[in-house]
Amino acid sequence: MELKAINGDGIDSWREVTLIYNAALRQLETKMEILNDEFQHVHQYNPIEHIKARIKTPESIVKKLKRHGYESTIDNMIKYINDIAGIRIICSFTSDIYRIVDMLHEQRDIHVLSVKDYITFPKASGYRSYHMIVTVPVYLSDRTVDTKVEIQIRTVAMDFWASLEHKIHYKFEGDAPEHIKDQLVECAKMVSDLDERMLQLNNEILNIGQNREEAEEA
Ligand code: 0O2
Repeated sequence: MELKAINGDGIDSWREVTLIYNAALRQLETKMEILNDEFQHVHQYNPIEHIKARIKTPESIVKKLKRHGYESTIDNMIKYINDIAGIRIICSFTSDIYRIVDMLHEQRDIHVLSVKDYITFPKASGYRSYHMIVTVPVYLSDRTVDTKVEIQIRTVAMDFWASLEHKIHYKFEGDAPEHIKDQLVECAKMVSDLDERMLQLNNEILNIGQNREEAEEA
């Protein structure tokens, strides 16, 4: 594995590149924590269960560049690989996902480049998740670098399914036996039903709480 350093956009080394992507991830993570804290303060409720962040390994970047037919250069990875910096936001309920998406759109310094809503339109495999590619400004001593970050937002149940499916995908190198694929599709349906029922249950509980409060105030 080798990434050739070629001067581009003022970024000329892998170390500098990872520094910038790491900074973008930290900034986004802090932003999400602040939004979660504010939400807790206003609504006494946390939409975010937890956050995972990672920088893609050089091996994985080179593999992806090769898959798309590009030479392994620093320039190409910055230009063509959207998920060098990735953040995964895990929520309890599907409604929280769209709440977070709205909050991200409201952030003035975050620029949304693209979205893929695999919740409204799940993949044939059963995969469900909300993906966004955004840019975050990273302020260096002499310049600002708008840095791409991939955001994946999903429920705990969707995450559970995706982790197992990912493991199976790698184990069988993308060619899992049909009966396993069928079972995964079936499990995805169960996950979707579970998410919906848990959301309904939560809404019911919230309504009961609200009615009690109103009755006490009256
Ligand atoms: P890895 O090994 O997880 O990093 P793009 O990144 O936009 O150039 P793509 O595939 O068009 O490429 O983007 P998409 O559909 O938004 O998927 C991006 C990432 O979502 C994938 O990264 C996976 O991490 C995850 N993902 C997408 N589809 C599936 C799926 O069917 N199952 C699971 N478990 N995860 C999925 P990579 O780089 O493909 O893989």
